[in-house]
Amino acid sequence: MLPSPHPLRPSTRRTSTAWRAWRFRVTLSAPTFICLLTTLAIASAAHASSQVTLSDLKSSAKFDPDNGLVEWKINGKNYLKQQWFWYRIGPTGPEYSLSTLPDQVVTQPADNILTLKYADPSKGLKVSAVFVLSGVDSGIQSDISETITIKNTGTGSMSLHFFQYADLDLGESDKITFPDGHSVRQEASTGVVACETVITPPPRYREVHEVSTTLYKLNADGVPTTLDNTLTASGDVSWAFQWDVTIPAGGSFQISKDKQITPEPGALTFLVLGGLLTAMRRKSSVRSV
Ligand SMILES: [Ca+2]
Repeated sequence: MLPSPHPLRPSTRRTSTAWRAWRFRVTLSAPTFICLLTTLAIASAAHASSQVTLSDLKSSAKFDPDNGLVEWKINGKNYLKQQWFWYRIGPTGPEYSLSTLPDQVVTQPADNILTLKYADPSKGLKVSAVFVLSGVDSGIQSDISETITIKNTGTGSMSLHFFQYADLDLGESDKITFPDGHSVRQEASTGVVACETVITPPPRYREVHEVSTTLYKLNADGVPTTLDNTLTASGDVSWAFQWDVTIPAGGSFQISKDKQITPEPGALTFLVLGGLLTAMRRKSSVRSV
């Protein structure tokens, strides 16, 4: 009995053109398809490009994959120009923005939550971060908590220098101080205060300067930077933290911190007293009617 012909193979009576087309389809079907899938997978993990807006009650925050957090609004007023991270591996070379890492996945699991997964496998560096925005339904009050996990996916230990830069604008002229090794405080004559507390671990270095100074060190000076521990400044100022850590192969390092914008305590007391006085006036006017 003769074997049955291949179900997909063109009959030998068909033209040679049909035969070549069949062979082309078979050649494409396996490795090329896998290659296409790989290309699509790489594309989906590649550089994130669109902005994400978080919201909770009267607060919102905007994240830009190239510049980090670029807006923090309460009741429609923006208090933040930029907050983002830079890194350097080893003692030499410049710092790099986290945005330069080639693999980026940005997700928003809830209206007020942002998660980032950035990585450069060639450097053995993988960074994940979770931002949670918490607002209130009235008044100037908002909170952003951040947990950043940095993993060494390489085969040797990693000497990592990690930087956070923050430029908030609370008023025309702001004053920044570092009350202790864990926290920074920014205030303005507008009666608004911004505080960040590093829950763990404390940064090794910090500094405050006019806005362009620290950003130039991190973005453009081309040399390794160590923050200079300048602890107070006023005007159009920004601040930064620096963590220095050695991460073993396969190990990780986690930073947990919380940032708040609130009325300064004096202003809060004034507002409460003002509210009480108004209530007392209303009560006495009701009695006198
Ligand atoms: Ca530098």
